[in-house]
Amino acid sequence: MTETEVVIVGAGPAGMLLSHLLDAAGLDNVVLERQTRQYVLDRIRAGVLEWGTVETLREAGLGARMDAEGHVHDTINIAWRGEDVLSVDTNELLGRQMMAYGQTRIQEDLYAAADARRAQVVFEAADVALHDLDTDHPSVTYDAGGGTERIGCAFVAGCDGFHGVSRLSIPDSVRTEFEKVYPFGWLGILAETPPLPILLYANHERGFALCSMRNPMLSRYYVQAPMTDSVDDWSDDRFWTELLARLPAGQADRIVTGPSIEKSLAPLRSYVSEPMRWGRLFLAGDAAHIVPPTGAKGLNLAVSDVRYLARALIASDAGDDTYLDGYSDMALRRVWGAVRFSWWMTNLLHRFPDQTAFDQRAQEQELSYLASSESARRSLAEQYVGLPYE
Ligand code: RFL
Ligand code: PHB
Repeated sequence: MTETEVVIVGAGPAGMLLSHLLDAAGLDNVVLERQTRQYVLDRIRAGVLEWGTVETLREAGLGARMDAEGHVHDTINIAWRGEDVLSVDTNELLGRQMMAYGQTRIQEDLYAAADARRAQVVFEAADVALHDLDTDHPSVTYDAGGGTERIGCAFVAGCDGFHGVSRLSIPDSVRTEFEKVYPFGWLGILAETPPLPILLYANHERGFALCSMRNPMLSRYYVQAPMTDSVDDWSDDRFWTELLARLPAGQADRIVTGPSIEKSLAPLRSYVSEPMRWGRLFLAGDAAHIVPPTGAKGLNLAVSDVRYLARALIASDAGDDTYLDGYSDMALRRVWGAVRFSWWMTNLLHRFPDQTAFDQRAQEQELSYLASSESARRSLAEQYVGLPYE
């Protein structure tokens, strides 16, 4: 059996950022990842960073490529009734911006930094299991092809996403789950075409649509689609026709279409598991909570959890457990802020299968209110750019 300070389960953005911050403070850690490195790098996910995330990455020394290649957004744009585009200028309202920089790139930056510091990351670790979490010396077992290995540690960080083992290692009697599943998904494509220069959300009678970007020659678009559809039902032609039909003519005319290089259908769900700590296990990121992508919050929450958790583990190593004991409550305050906001954005912008005439009018009124009230726009803006850290 080997020994380390912290075993981190999962080498996604949460796990790798935690490893980075702990190594910088001299806290020994080992990361165990079920997939191959390439598999993790190939997952196309988030694209918009809160400014707090940008600053966290910069402070960690991970900002160089982001600052060189990321695209700064000043506005969140919402189209509805076919023509109106409501532009919420977060820079004008709050002096804060957002950064378009793909999760794929962040993951590459984190792995490059891990290589440079010779971090201990085990890929293709099968059958990861957590033991003795309610004692002061837990351990983690796994099989990386050479039989079962065991690592003893002081703490386990569960950064293994929604389908991981960490959350399920907390006894049912201790956990409370809160969940909402939405009756549709997002069909997303990547295309090597110049993107719209703005982030544009659309509420349309045919369903929601979103125009986003990765870089000057890589566009990311989504349309709301039933989860009963499969990716094979969506030829590129069908996708582009549907996207353009959901955008105002003035914006649709500016879209450059082309062959897709990736296409996927993702479900929309809100989910929180409380508490985020049990004994010596601490959950961070999607392992503890899921938000629908409408508010662009999932990756940002993973980063804020890790920011809190790294500070707590480093303080504990120096003899102060205050942050460690407060971790779950502090993280959950921010999580619920993002969960509520993402749920609200989802309700504002999608067409629900059972939407009544009343629901429809209420949704339109909410959009009109945003258009007419600076207070309403300011509220949207401050939540979208991200509330301050504690
Ligand atoms: P991840 O990224 O899922 O990483 C968890 C890692 O743990 C591994 N793992 C295991 N390892 C060992 N043993 C086991 N038993 C394991 N089980 C799992 C997995 O292989 C994986 O490598 O979670 P993490 O690190 O918490 O990061 C969370 C983010 O990935 C996620 O919240 C975002 O991608 C969500 N999201 C967005 N977030 C934003 O902030 N802004 C956005 O614009 C945004 N857009 C999106 C999104 C997510 C999307 N999809 C597909 C879910 C758009 C989409 C379409
Ligand atoms: C993305 O660029 O993938 C993206 C942008 C905004 C969202 C969700 C995803 O709300």
